[in-house]
Amino acid sequence: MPLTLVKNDSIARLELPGGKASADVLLYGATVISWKVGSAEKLFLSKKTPLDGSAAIRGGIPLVFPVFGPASDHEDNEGLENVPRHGVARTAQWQLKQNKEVDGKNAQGQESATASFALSSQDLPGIDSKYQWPFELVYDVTLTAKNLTTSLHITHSSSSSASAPMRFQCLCHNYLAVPSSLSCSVKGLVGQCYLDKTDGAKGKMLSPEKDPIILNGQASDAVYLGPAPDLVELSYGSQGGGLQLTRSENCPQTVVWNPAEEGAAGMKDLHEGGWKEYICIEPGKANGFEELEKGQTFTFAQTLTAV
Ligand code: TA6
Repeated sequence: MPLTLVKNDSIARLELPGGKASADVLLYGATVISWKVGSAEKLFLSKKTPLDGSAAIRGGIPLVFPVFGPASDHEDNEGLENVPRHGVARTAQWQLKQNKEVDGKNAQGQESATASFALSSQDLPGIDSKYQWPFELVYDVTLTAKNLTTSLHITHSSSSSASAPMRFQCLCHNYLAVPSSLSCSVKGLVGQCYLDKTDGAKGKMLSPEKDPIILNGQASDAVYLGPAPDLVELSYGSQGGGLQLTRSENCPQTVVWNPAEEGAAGMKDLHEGGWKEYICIEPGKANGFEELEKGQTFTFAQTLTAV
């Protein structure tokens, strides 16, 4: 079977035959906490993050919905003022829906395994005081030999005729494992305007001289505004290899984040030196809000490919 439940049913594990690839998804937050191609781990997970559902996961792929960052970062946050930082999805207990690909092959005949997870606002006590719109989320995580695809389906599920469009943001907060965050490089965002959150959210542009992005030990907290790039490439540096990121066009922003040594010092759930082991490259809708009519579904997908 490509899908099993492990660790007291708290983790859904997807595996391809012969140890070609695997992924572990914690039902808490539907957080992908491991993605391996062969035996090589592609995601970072802090050794100090609790996995017991007491706090958002520091690593893997936390799902951000319905607000990116603190709501106070967004001037146009009407209806979202009381939503906690990075939203409610990453700290909710999701349900495992089904293993869709029981025969282990996708439409292209590739070996593949998919697990689907669901979260309903009805299952979140007290959500009404934070977020007024009822929603249903379905999250599909699909593994093939070299790819991990995540698809988030967001449905505005109100049955009230008076219901206003649902306002939200969404993002995959990918913590990508790297040999060194100082020397890895990120390509694909040149020419884009970005908000530099390390410099008072000033608007800047990524000039050709600064491309590819190499952090060299400097903090980065940048919201690249779009349009959605066809491809973002992460290169590991001298040892070769890396990852490619593609996504659906409806999620045009890309956040590039690493706290560097100074920022990491204040993060209790990050192990010593952990900041050197990852770079976050986060596609999503993170600037301005999507507005979804009741009964409608918005789907946001990304694919990470090991190269
Ligand atoms: O996506 C970047 C960011 O918003 C940063 O500003 C940084 O603080 C990070 O997310 C982590 O947020 P968290 O709430 O998980 O500590």
